Amino acid sequence: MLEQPLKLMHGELRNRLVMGSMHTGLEEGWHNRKRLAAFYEERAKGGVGLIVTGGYSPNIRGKLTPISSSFNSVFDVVKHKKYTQAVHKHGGKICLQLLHAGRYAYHPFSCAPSAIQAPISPYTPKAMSVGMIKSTVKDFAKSAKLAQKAGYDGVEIMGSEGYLINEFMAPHTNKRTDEYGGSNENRMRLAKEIVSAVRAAVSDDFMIVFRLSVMDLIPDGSTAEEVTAQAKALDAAGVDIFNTGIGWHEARVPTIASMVPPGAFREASERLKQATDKPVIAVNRINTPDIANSILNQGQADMISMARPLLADPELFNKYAQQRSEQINICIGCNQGCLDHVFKGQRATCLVNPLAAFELDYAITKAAKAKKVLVVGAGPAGLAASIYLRQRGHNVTLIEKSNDLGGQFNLAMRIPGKEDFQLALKYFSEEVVRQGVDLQTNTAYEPAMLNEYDDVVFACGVSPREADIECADGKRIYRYDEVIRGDVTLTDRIAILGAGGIGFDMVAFLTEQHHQSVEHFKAQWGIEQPIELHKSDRKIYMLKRSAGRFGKGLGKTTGWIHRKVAKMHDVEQIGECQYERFDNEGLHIRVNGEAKVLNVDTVIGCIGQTANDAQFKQVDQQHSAQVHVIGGAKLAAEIDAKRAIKEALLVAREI
Ligand code: MDE
Ligand code: SF4
Repeated sequence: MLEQPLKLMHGELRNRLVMGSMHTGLEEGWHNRKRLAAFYEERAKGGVGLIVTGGYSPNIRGKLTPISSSFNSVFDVVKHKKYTQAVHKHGGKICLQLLHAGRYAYHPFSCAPSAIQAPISPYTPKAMSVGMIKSTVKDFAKSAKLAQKAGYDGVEIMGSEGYLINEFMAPHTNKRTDEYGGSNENRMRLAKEIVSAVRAAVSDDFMIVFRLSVMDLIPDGSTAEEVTAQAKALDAAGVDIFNTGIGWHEARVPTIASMVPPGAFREASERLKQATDKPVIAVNRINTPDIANSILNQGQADMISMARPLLADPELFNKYAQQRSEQINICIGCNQGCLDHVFKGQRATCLVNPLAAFELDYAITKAAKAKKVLVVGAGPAGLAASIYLRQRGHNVTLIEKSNDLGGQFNLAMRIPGKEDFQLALKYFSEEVVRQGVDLQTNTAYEPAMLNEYDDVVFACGVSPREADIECADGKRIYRYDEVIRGDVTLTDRIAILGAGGIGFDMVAFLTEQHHQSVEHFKAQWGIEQPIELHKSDRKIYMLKRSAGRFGKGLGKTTGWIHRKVAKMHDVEQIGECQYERFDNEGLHIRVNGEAKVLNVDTVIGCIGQTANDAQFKQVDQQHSAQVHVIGGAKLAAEIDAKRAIKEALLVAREI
């Protein structure tokens, strides 16, 4: 069970929950150190047993970007003491992650075992000489020694995700003919030398966690037998704890996105556990204590790493330990606030918790005066605003004209691979009640209400845009919400208008399975077995009016998955087209001036939304209330729950 302490060779961890390494964007520079300390402190206070920092390079070449963080000087020691003290104050432990980016470094000084460019980097790395390898080993040892001086309880050596050490391990990137290439023994030499050098540089009670890539998910990765041999050798070299690594960044297999069934990679940790007696950490899409405990109870791992779930809720462990698990704000695996930000060089945060990594910027404090506040609309923006307003001490009434809470969340959770939105909706709906919001469903807004409140927040959301296309023969173009709600009988020849996020969600809705099993997921993505395509029988066209690549506006770390799913189901994509008419013959379009008829009998519009702002716009000045508008009602263009919930937080801080 998560709450059980874990005895180590030297010392003990207070429980089995590890906060996995996350680069937040606060690591760089001196100016953000208070923010990063607050970020860690919040999570240590929330009960997590062990925190692993974001990745710090031991030297310049290993930095992820030219401005990324490294850890190799006494200045770093001074700076990092703030982090270690913040965690120790609350009884937690903290390890510094040492990450040499290898060929994933986004600068021209990158280096790797061989000079082979990564598909996701514009730079070709320099092949490392033996001298460079030896000095890199020394750099790791020096950083670890300094980490101990800074008060860290250990280091995590990043040996997975396709970074330098992993590149040495895999024949895919290691074409060397010297003692660091060729056999598995040679390819793992760098990893072993680093672990031995670190072990020699630090005291016995200083933890060495090694994140070993158990499945690379790329061609010519290490085999399962080779990984077992690597684990045994690293164990002997001085590793105290093994963390599981799954998939390189360039792997075109989803490993942590929402469509990965929770706990999908637990067997990888189990395999690692069979190779070593040292404690093993399980990772990837473990977002509830129940999944964590089922992995621990089945003996598949000794500890559980949650990274994004601790962005979503820093108090996760304490809520669980106090039997309040239903109060956990669940990570839905969307990557929108966290990984998508990090890979774009922005500060990480969280869609369901915009306070994450902004603890000092957006702290919620009690308002000087408790006000009477009306929130109109119980979609994500209205629900979140009500919660934050209550936390500020205001008296909040939330009205919703329908019987259902959740707005667009209600649609999102019906998309295969987005089922966890249901958990988010459950959390927000219940939290509103727990916080004591006066919730009134089936209650429409009346202008007279303006006189009863100090402040009114309009969070009325959006409505799907209706397609303005000529229809004949009794045909009609359906809106996406009708289809997702199940109000439409679907046929087998379908055209989707629009190729934004909702267009791609519609592809998944029409082709993919709901609540996909782990077995099916692995077969679909060719994990440990030849790919077994589940192909939809439907003929689907996806159309857009603009030029350019399909899905280019999708999330950086998930867009390729959506594009791949469309390809798997042979979705035919036609860009730069004009929609002319829909009748019994099909959908009449014009592409590059040429008229075409697509033989379809259903057409679904995924062509954006319009703001539900009529009530807000009709507000006159004959009242004393302060009026605010947030979310889609404020601006429908490119609205998503991330912006809606963040605006809810900001408006609550203003009132
Ligand atoms: P893209 O647009 O996806 O691809 C660029 C082009 O390359 C092609 N491509 C490939 N071709 C052949 N074979 C391949 N394997 C392959 N891969 C890509 C693409 O088709 C495309 O060509 P085009 O279609 O345009 O012709 O790439 P991008 O550069 O925009 O994005 C790259 C990403 C890194 C975002 C990416 O690929 C990502 O989506 N991969 C999955 C990442 C993931 O989910 N990883 C698992 C968890 S993360 C983790 O464990 C550790 C992360 C370290 C982070 S943060 C945590 C630690 O501190 C470090 C943060 C780095 C800050 C800079
Ligand atoms: Fe999880 Fe999405 Fe928040 Fe990232 S942004 S931590 S994936 S809920």
